Amino acid sequence: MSAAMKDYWRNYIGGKWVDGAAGGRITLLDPATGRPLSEVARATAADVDSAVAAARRCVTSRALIDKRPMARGRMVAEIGRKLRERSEEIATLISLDAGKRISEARGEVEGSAKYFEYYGGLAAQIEGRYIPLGDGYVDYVVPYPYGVSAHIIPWNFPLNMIARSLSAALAAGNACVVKLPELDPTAGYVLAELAEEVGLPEGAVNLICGYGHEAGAALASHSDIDQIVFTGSVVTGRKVAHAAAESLIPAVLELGGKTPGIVYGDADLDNVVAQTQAGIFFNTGQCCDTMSRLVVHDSLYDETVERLAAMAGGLSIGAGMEDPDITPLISAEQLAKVDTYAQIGVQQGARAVAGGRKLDREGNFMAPTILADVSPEDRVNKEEIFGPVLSVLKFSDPREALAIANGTEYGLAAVVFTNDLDRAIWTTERLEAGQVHVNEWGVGGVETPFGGFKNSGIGREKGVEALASYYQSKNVGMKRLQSF
Ligand code: TXE
Repeated sequence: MSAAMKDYWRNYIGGKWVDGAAGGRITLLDPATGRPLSEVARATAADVDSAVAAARRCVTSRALIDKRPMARGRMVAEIGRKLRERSEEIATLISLDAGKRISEARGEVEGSAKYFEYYGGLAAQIEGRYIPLGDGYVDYVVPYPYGVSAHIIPWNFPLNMIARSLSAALAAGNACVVKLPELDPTAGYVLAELAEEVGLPEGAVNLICGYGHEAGAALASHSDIDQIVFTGSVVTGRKVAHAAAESLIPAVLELGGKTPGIVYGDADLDNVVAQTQAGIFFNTGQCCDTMSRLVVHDSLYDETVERLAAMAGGLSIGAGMEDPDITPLISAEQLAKVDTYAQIGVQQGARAVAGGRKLDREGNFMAPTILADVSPEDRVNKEEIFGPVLSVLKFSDPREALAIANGTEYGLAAVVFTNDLDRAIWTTERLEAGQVHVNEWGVGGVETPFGGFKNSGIGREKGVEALASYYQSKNVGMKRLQSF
């Protein structure tokens, strides 16, 4: 076991490392073996209360809001630099508890560092405006942080998802309570050390780990939070949205997806195969924008299916630290869900041309699976699977492809493969998705806004757009009473 992985991790509340108030612990399991890996303090409602109170004290003290935005931003950006310095140690933690391949875990640390640098740099660019009312009035609008910002984090990118919202919330001047994912929280704890090292005030960053129905629900429904950010399933997103509505606070929700890739007859097939490998198998299919469906023109269909089957059949499989193409899924539960979906696909008429079942070995391993001849009404074309299972469908008319692509409750991302400019423009105009990409899956960076149409969510993460979620406006009006 790596030295980076401790036996036991505590919550970080108000600048102190503390056990769970109820004394409980959560055992983390190694996704590659199912065996115990480490333990973390189990936060319950009482710990949520303490964390929110610590954040509130930070807000009331004005320690963050009164800082010069340049100085606050420098601290946030500095966290990014420090993440890079400790990249190997943190990537190892992610690889061990999330089961992620080590090269992707290194990429996750790098991506997280960029969020802190990007939003740190933007802190001083959050500006207000002056409104000329005349008649001796002085009127201006100032951006004002919400106060206590709550963050509920999923397990698929356990560091990156924290970095994405925490960096923007801090840059805008909020004190934060972060509920870490109960399956793989260890990399997240490092952020507490870094927040201290860069000099952020006590209570600006609080990290707690607990079960969703306990700590997550208690945080979402807490009466003293001012704003909430959630990434996860539609089912849980609805619960968080209900709780936010009850408290009358804004919520940013980034939920599931069913990203289609439309392959036109003129597409470069080598590129389609390479992009599909990345789109469906990156993080072993556990991304909100995983390209889980390929909608292929009938002129290319047979060749595409054949090449995808060969690609999937040649992938290496193993534990994250071995850096294979395919790693274990996060939990036995997720494996059961993904395996069941693959079987449902076949029962509804699909042809498994690669994989199709979980692997007969210890750990949460699913075979990389390609389901051909999927029909638009099949469940594997409609529902989020969140694993290495690709559905391939056939079309002949562009409108048919569009109907299939848009025919789910989701609208997170979509990809178009073509070299024909008119087709690309026509299709991108009509796709119902927050992110539409041409000839490459997952174009973008911390600078590009990200979020969903339809049931894929509300609001945007990343880019300058996301900053607007972390402050409200205060309009100040003054009247001059005398003339001189
Ligand atoms: O998600 P949950 P789960 C999808 C994916 C996956 C499915 C289930 O399809 O198979 O969701 O995964 C916390 N109040 N995505 O069960 O429940 C929980 O502790 C407040 C897509 O893991 O949404 C965790 O921190 N919080 C997604 C976080 O919510 C609650 C990434 C996400 O868990 C809560 C993850 C409650 N009542 C799963 N219940 C994406 N968009 O990338 C749970 N949580």
